[in-house]
Amino acid sequence: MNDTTHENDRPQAPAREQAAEGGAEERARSEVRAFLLEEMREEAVRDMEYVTDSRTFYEVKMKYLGRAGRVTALLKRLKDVVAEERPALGKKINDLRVKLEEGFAVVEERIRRQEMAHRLAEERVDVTMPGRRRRQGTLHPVTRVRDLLIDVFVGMGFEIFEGPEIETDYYNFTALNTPADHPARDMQDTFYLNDRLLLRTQTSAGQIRLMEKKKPPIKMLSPGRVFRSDDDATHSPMFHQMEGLVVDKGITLCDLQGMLDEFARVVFGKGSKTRLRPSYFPFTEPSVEVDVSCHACGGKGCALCKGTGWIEVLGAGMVNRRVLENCGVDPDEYTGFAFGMGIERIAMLKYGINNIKLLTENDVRFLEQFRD
Ligand code: 2NM
Repeated sequence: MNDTTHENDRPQAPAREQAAEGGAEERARSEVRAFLLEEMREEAVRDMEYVTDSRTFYEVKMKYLGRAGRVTALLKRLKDVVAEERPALGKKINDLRVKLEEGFAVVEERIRRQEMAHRLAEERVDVTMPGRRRRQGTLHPVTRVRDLLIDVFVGMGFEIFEGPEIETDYYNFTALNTPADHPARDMQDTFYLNDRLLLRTQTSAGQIRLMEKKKPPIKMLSPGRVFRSDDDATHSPMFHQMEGLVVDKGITLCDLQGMLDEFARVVFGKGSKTRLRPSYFPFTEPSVEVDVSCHACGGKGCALCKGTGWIEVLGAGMVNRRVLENCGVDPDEYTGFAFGMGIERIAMLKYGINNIKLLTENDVRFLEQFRD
């Protein structure tokens, strides 16, 4: 682009000496001036045609009409022109200024439309496009089953009590009538922290703590993590347990079975039945293993129940009188039942999960299948 100062821009220098030659000279000079003004106008029009954006528009406009612009420069030099020529020349320069202003107004409107059209194209938003979906998480199957079990038992009047995960061998074993030479106490099954402290192998350790403090009637549910040195497709070194304990006057095994029937129907479906088989636990006498009729085949026998029609879901029994004594509860006055189940096991049976590791891998493709 041309410089703002230009050789041709200058009104012809006032040369009074030369004016002596009279009218002819003056006329020639004014023709030159008219010619130069017209040339500047044409140049400005050409410049305008090349304006493509508001920044160059501003630069070009300033080149002619700015404070230091060429037209402004002409007006400033007017005072140097001979007095009689000034009005006519002043009018010509002013006409040029007005013409250029009109021209620039047109260019400005063109640029404005151009830039608006450009922005509209650039910033176009398709409002009919579907939004980006946020992936919604799901509750873990262990959480779901735990919550379901809590609902069932709280609905029957159980209170929730959670004990510590680090226990003493007294609460985890001794108080529960598990003698020092019992295999469950073996280093191979229990994670010992030192001679006295260990990671609890069952939540009943906490139930003992509560039974020591609270007088019957007791109706408590203890959900929580337990730890055993065990590791295969159906056993994990950490799993979740849910143990229940009811102690009051006149509690019998019938109360246990009635309550378990309700539990089985809620967890495995309305048609579910339960059966008790004799078993052994140091902390209960008698002890039972509880089976639920197979929800996959309805009891006819299938792969899940290995053709028996029944699935073992939990262990239970009448609280051993030695355990009640250990907690300061008189076994001649009070009786109680207790039960314990693995939440992972219930979840695996309910949802048909064949490997316990799936519950800790947190593979989204697995977890996503547990939507409401
Ligand atoms: C089981 C099986 C049988 C049990 C016993 C107690 C307590 F604290 F009363 F002694 N709580 N839970 C119990 C009884 C747990 O789990 C398979």
